[in-house]
Amino acid sequence: MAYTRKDVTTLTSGERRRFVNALLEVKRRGEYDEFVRTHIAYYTSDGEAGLRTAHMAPSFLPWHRQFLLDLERALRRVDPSVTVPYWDWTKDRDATSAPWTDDLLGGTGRRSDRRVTTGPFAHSEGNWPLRENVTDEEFLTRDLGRRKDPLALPTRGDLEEALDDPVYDASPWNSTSRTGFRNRLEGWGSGRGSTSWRNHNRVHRWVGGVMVGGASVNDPVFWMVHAFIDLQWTRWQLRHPDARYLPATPPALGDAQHGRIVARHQKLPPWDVTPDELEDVSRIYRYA
Ligand code: CU1
Ligand code: CU1
Repeated sequence: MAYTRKDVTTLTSGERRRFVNALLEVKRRGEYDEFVRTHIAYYTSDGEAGLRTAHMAPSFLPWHRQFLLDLERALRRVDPSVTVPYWDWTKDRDATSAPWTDDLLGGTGRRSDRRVTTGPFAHSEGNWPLRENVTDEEFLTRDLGRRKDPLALPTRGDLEEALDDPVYDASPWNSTSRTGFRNRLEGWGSGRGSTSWRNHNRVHRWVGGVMVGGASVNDPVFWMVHAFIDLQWTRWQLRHPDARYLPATPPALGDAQHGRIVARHQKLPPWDVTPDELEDVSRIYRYA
């Protein structure tokens, strides 16, 4: 039986407690930091040589889908009733309501150093030391909405623009792809600074702190953000029933993207799975 991923605002107090406790236990077991390490290791951008799998590439969606499945399995080994909830930022746009409450993720960071001081992941609670980071900070940081230079969360309209694109992805298959559902959703826009951050990228920036950069997995909101992103892939498939993951075949020898991206039937490192095999997960989970 497929299990259900729910909107985080609909979780009961018991469901919230079990989700938080499972995360803390996965962290205590040392498994959580493996996820942070993997995400840092696969944070390859356009400017670097080699295969890009997690970001700035067509496999942005299947890579994070498999990554979420792995985390969810770790959580369900602790408590089989737990699934990863999603945060719908087009509807829940308030920095003090779910998921930013004391019974879920805690709130924004303090002014001086952005350190999160409320909720179960606050450094003072002792359960969430950052061991894998791209800075020396050992505490969770956030700056919801960016106090100094305010930024708005993306809107329903921004999401619709991505969902309306009937093509999965387009050449040159990177952060400069101007069309295609994948980059419209991943959110590398044209221009500089805040106007260029769309959808997924803009949400990372809005949360701030560790969510900006390769160590973003250190903030448990990462999973809720990516569950909502993952849900958009399912919605896009329903809207465009004949559309598939692209490219269907690898770029030819001599193409600048040859060996740099994963085609539909190629293995998606670090897993032994292809984008093709991840397009339909309805037997594993569904969204409520
Ligand atoms: Cu990522
Ligand atoms: Cu992300």
